[in-house]
Amino acid sequence: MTLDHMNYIDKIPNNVDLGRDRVLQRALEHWQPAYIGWWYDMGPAESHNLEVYLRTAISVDAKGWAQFDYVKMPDYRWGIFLVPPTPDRQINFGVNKGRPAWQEVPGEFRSALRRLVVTQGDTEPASVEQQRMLGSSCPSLYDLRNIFQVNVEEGRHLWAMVYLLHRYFGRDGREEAESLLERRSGDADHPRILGAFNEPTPDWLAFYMFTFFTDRDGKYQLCSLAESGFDPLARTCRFMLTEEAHHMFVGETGVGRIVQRTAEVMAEEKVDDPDHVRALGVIDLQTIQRYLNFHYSVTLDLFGSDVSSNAATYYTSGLKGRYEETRLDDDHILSDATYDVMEVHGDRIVTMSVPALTALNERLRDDYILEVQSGVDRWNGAIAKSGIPFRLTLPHKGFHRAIGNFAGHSISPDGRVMPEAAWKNARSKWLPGSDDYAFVQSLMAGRVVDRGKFANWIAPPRRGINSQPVDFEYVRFN
Ligand code: BYC
Repeated sequence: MTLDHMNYIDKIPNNVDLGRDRVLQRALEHWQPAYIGWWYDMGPAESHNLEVYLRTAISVDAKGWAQFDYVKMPDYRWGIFLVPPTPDRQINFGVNKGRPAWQEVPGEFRSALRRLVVTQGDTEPASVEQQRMLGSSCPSLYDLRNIFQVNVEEGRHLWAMVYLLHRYFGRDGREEAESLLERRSGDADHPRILGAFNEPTPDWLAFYMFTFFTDRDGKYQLCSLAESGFDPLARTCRFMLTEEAHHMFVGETGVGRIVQRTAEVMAEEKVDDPDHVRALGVIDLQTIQRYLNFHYSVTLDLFGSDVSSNAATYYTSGLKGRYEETRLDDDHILSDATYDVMEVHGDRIVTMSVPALTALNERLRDDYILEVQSGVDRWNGAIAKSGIPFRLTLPHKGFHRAIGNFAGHSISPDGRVMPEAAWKNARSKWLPGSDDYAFVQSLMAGRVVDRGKFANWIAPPRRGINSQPVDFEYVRFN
């Protein structure tokens, strides 16, 4: 090993004893330069010389997990962290319940586990790729810093999954780690694994919707994996969740600030016609509703089929639990339990009771929907405060779905089964179309980077990052 290499290994913050782990060092020796190459090619465009006020995790304790300073992003210290082990931790669900948690990959579950790690890992670089062009249309330095923070942490979450692949899955793990840098969001030949991660994120409204809806799928999936009987996966995901909270904050407050600005302008100017609202340089609430419908429905698909034998196997084996598994009061085996799922019968949606083990994707989706609804309620609070009689709503669970029981059916946002042609005719009322995208992008034609200034279409945040003022120089252009 060269001296340079030693220095570089020393620079990777970690709590996995990387300095002594020769196998891991050797794997990273190949992967890390490829990762940096990927970051230069597919990370945030034209960002490499910027100095960004970022938080970096240098340890997992209260002081170390969020160290703020100016960083050039290619020099960001992507670290490898697991929360500290819980002594004598057991597997908490499934047929192995009560046995000691696995510290190495159990042979019989090797390919299922690898699949879960790879699917999780694949979403992280995908989201960075989806967002790479947005810096050139940012509404403020504050927002620019936030998107970069999200991007570097998604990069770190990729590292987290690559650590597991390198450390626990040998040669096929190393090959999977390389493939994670080779697939590309939206690429016809080498797409990312899950649907939503191949959709474009063309503007900042889409970015905030994505971080509100899709990052929250991340939260629920990570919570389920943090229950895993495979202890290194559980501990890795638990730490990722500390960072994920900020991403959802960026999404919820981002959409909230757009909604607030629109509602304020509508109230001040006493307009409610969407064309008039647009003429005032803000995004009409109807367009916001269409974006919401899109991002919500493609994210619901990410939970997988309503009835899934994969999900049952993951659970029974002890690999992937339910949301807050250990707080649930039941047998954690679920062999006799049932759960309600919806099915389309002719022109009706009916509720069917199925074995709970097979319905775990649906159950997680339902947990997710509850939390999403409370965020939408908070946005509606801002509209109501301005006295505007409009409410954003979540469309029916079956609307615009491509995975599961509703796939192939034409369901309206209010939950009616429709003839396909009628649904297609109404599509532009419900989902953003090229006009909407063109309008939103026209508002974001240039970037706003003067300190303390914000684009007209978004309200300033209530407070800055890490107790800094809102007009802080969050990004230095030099
Ligand atoms: N698109 O039984 P099924 C995040 C496939 S987000 C395309 O229905 P299963 C983040 C499925 O792979 C969280 N394909 O589903 C957010 C399977 O394929 P094969 C990511 C899909 O397996 C923002 C087939 O359909 N983490 O972290 O029970 C920014 C039938 O599968 C989709 C995870 O997802 C889809 N939407 O569950 C950054 C956790 N859905 O076997 C990051 C790990 C299903 O026929 N993944 N398929 O080839 C899992 O737990 C499961 O793989 C899923 C699917 C929940 C995704």
